[in-house]
Amino acid sequence: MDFTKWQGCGNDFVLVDCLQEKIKDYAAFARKVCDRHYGVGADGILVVLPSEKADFCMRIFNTDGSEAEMCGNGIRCFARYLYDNGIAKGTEFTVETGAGILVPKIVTEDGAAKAVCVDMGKPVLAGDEIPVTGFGKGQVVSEPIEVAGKTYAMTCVSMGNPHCVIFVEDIAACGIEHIGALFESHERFPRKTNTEFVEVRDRKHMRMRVWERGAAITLACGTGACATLVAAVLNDKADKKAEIELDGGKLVIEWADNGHIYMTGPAEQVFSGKIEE
Ligand code: ZDR
Repeated sequence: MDFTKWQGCGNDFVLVDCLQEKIKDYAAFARKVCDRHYGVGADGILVVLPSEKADFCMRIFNTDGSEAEMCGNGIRCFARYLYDNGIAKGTEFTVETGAGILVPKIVTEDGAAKAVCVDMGKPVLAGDEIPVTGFGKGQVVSEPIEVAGKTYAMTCVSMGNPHCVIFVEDIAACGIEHIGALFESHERFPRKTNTEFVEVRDRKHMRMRVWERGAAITLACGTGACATLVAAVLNDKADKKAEIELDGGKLVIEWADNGHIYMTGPAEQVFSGKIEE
């Protein structure tokens, strides 16, 4: 089958257009193609599907075969694929995801795509909807969580998928490679969690590293950057619009007055190819 390989801030994906192709077993296919030694290599796969409720439907599978509700860097790549190939009519369209119907908008310069701005909808803050156990419908803002004998202050946000944001003094010393997996499968998170470690530089700039559920450390996380901005505002550490620097690039995130989160950043096709399922 034909595929294209994409990256957004170094978070990379294999995209298969299932308006044309057919995948029998998404989970097995994701595990195979995402493998960096025996496959193409990617942090996840993006699948383009028809939708009855929106212009298109996006599904995403992590490297371990688990399905994610949403993917911020992925939806920018997904949107640009549809625009560059003339499959989407116009620069703005609707995409059905596990986080509801979202609206990407292609930012163009002389007709060519420059970046993608996505209306990511409203963040979900009720503990039991994120989900995080022990808080009922209440918000989870700077609450203690014990990991490997140390107590951290967590702020939890769902952007369709679960995120646990930890503010740290020094990002270089956060120990993400040792503790990321322990957060991911901590008993507080019934659907596991993505975890972001964040150093606030000033009210408009933050540095973030991510341990992704089902994919471990990646160079960037779009929904994680959105969750980071929300967590920083809830803790009064940042303004409602800020630039977030990830290992693989920068994203601008805004929590607008209508309550929606807008994420703007790059999406680039790296190559195309053919692979057998
Ligand atoms: C973090 C992510 N790459 C993004 O850009 O939003 C999404 C990938 C899905 C994530 N690993 C999950 O929620 O399982």
